[in-house]
Amino acid sequence: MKKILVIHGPNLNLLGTREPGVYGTATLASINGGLLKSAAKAGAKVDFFQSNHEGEIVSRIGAAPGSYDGILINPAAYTHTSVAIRDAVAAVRLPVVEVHLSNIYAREAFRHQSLISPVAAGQISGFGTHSYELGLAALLKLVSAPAASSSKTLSSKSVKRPAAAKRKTRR
Ligand code: CA2
Repeated sequence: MKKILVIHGPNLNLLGTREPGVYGTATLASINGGLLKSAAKAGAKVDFFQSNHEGEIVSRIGAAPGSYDGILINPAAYTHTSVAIRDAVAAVRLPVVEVHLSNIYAREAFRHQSLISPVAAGQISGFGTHSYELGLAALLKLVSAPAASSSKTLSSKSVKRPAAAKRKTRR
């Protein structure tokens, strides 16, 4: 049975109590409940961790190998600031999928950059609580793929470009 660690970053414990216009009315408990059900349907197990402290998140990521097959993370505000979480994600030998409730690219300029996405397997942003469900499905697909095709991420190097695009850049 595949095991996934879900990490929620700072202030996500406040979901459903404030700023419903931006983050919706769902609580963290209801998001976790939905993920538990989806994971069970897929024959997987999920554990949850929420912290407002950067170091605690770094430590949880580092301790995950051996106990988990992948990590689903909403780093919240640390998305845009934390070199420490980025380094932990880059170092951990597990696939990590980054999720956001809001579309961070449609918000203030300081939210447009994610320090995490370049070292994550992928990012899902802007679908409200559904971002978590999509992220879990993507992560379960990644961790269940046969070894040969389960690369941590598809980098720009491994994505095949159409022949026409290749010709253009050669000139
Ligand atoms: O859209 C997301 O999921 C974010 O990761 C949420 C973060 C924000 O800093 C990111 O730019 C995007 C904020 C999480 C705090 O959530 C609150 C919920 C209710 C009340 C106050 C904050």
